[in-house]
Formats: sequence, structure tokens, C-alpha cells
Amino acid sequence: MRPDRELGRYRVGMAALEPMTTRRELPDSPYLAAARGRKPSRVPVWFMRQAGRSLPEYRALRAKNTMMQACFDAELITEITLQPIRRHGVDAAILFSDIVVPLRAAGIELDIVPDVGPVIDHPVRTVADVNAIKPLEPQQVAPVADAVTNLVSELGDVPLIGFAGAPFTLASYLVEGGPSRNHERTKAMMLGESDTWHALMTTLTDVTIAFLQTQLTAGVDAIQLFDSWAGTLSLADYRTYVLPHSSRVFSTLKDAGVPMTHFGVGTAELLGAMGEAGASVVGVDWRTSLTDAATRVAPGTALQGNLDPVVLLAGWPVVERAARAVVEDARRAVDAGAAGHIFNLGHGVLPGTDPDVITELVALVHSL
Ligand code: 1CP
Repeated sequence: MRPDRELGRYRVGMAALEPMTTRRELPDSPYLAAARGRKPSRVPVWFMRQAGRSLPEYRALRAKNTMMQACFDAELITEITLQPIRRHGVDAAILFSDIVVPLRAAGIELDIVPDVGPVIDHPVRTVADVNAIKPLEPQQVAPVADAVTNLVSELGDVPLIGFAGAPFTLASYLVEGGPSRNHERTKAMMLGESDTWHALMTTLTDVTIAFLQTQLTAGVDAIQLFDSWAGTLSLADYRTYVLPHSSRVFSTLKDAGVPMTHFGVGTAELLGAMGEAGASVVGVDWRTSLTDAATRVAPGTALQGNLDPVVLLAGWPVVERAARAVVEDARRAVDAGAAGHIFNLGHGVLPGTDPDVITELVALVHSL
């Protein structure tokens, strides 16, 4: 790709090569204020998986492009990221991408299969498989960097959250070969071949850092590390086999000075350790109250969450009651020491969610 090529209305091919020198301040952003432990002007709200399957305008674009085509096209990334901002009035945009994008970019053969998720052609099972994983070079994700550059100018005062998969969750896809219920091969490698495991985690940590660094250089205002499946581990195993690697992600990127969120599902027992990894915000799912979560993380940590995504399918009276309960729980959490609250779901928006319910929920949260 020629660095000066123009694609549609957006500039393409420059951002990965041109380091950004100044980051936006956005002092009035409720999301950034809450994530930094300051008092926001209103309860900030955004949704994991807001960009994607629940939106008809997303499905229309995806009908003409595969998921992987969309993830490596700066114009499509930009457009899909903006769709939920236009529609719902949320307080933050999340970059449209996927956790396996940097793995694909680094040369691992995989695809994102509709209604399944990431599928890996040759699962990683041996030391030789680990050694064959190549580092991620920033130019391999140039479209992502270009999209970030475009988005920062298109979004006005709405902050852009960049993201990556945490090493454990990436490892679970690579070792299993795809989505998995019990993560049995992953945990068998972790417990039975710990040298191979730590080598794999070290390699994936480098990939995650490179992907996030590229997004930070291009101008994202915050980052979130998704360790979606870490909740499958005991606290002791999490500390031994995962925490040192995820901690390296946060310690390496700390100097960027942006809020950093650490999220996983079913992580009630891990919340304290996930905070220790170095995040300023810890994501909480619906199984744990925010008040309890506040007692598990270090004082000064902000919390994000935690409406059950299924609630959005249960009719407006249920949504309203449950959303008010989350905001009340968050107030108690702040009294218990949490530095702030960002309203979100406890996991991603489900594909069958009515987008109008999401729009109404944003207005409700803003009114509280
Ligand atoms: O068919 C389609 O259109 C693809 C569906 C889809 C979408 C829209 C996938 C496949 N990924 C995405 C985008 C995506 N993935 C985003 C976009 C931004 C947003 O939040 O709106 C993000 C943040 C992700 C991150 C992601 N991918 C995670 C972590 C978050 C989470 O939900 O836990 C995980 C685990 C993945 C893997 C993945 N990619 C896609 C699916 C269906 C899955 C999950 C598969 C599984 O159950 O293991």
C-alpha cells in the first residue's frame, strides 16, 4: 500500500508510520473523568460490542464484506465504529476490530467464522508452534492505525477506546483452535507444560503490547484489555500463570497516560488480582455487585459494568428497574471506596438486542 493513497474520504497508510505527538485532552468527557477517578458531569455509559451485530446498518455493511475484510479496511473500521455513536449517543466509542486481528496480521492463519467466532487453522500445541509465531510489526495493522487517526478527527469530543485481547484469552483460542467451553487443552498446557505455556504467553504479551502501542501512537484516548475467559481459572492459577504477563501489558503502556481498563467474565474471585495488574478501571460482570467489587479491588480503582446483557431482551420495565439498580449499586460502591463508575453491560451486547432499547437505556442512564 502506498503511504499517500487516498481511500474514499479518509487518509490511508500514514498513521502507523507517523508517531502522534500530542494526545487530545477532552476535559469534559464524562467517560474519561470517571475512568481517571474524577467526578463526571453525568454517569458515563457505553457498551461492549456496541459496534456490530445488533445494528441493521452494521449487518448491511457486513453482507458485502467478511469480518476479516472489514477489520483490515480503514474506511469500514471507521464507519462501523461511528455507527453506535450516531445512533445511541454513548459516551465513548470502541474501535471496531477483534482480539484476533493482531494474530492474523502477524501471519497466523485464522478466520472469524459467522455465528462461531475465531477459528485457527493450525492450533498451537508445541514449543515449535510457539517459536513459529512472529512478532507483530506496526505496518501489518496500518489500516487499524489509519482508522484511529480518522476516528479521532471524526468523533469530536467523544473519546475512542482502543483494545486488545489479554494473553490468556488469546492463548485459549490459539491452543483450542477456536471457541471452547472448558478451555481444557489450554489449561492442560498451562498446568502440564509450564515452560511452553510461559513462552507462549510471553510471545502473545508482545503481540498485545505492539497492537495497543500502535493504537496509542495513532491517538486512542483509552484502552481496554479483554481477558474474557480468565474466569475459568482459580485465583492461585491466575496469579501464577497469567497475572505476570497481563501486568507486563499495563506496566509497558502506563507511560502513555491514558485510562486502562481490565475486563473479564466470571471473574468475581479474580477482581483484586486483575486490578493489581495495573488497570485504573476494572470491568465487573453481573454476577458480582459493584459494591462487593469495590471491596475486592484496591481503593482508587474505578469500576465498569454491570447490567446483565440478557436484561435488554426482557422488556423495558425490566430494563429500567435493573438499570436504576446498577446506578444505585454504583453509588454504594463509590461510598465503599471505588474511584468512579462507568455504566456498561457485564459482557457484550447480544446480537438479538433491539437497538432502540439501547438508545433508550443511554437516555435513562444520563437522566439519573
Ligand atoms: O459475524 C460478525 O459480524 C462477527 C461478529 C463479531 C464482531 C462484531 C466478532 C466475532 N467480533 C466482533 C467485533 C469485536 N470483537 C469487537 C468490536 C467492538 C465492540 O465492542 O463493539 C470487540 C471489542 C471484540 C472483542 C472480542 N472478540 C472478544 C472480547 C470481548 C468479549 O465479547 O468477550 C472476544 C472473546 C472475541 C472473539 C470473538 N470474535 C467474534 C466472536 C463471535 C467471538 C467470541 C467467540 C467465543 O464465544 O469464543
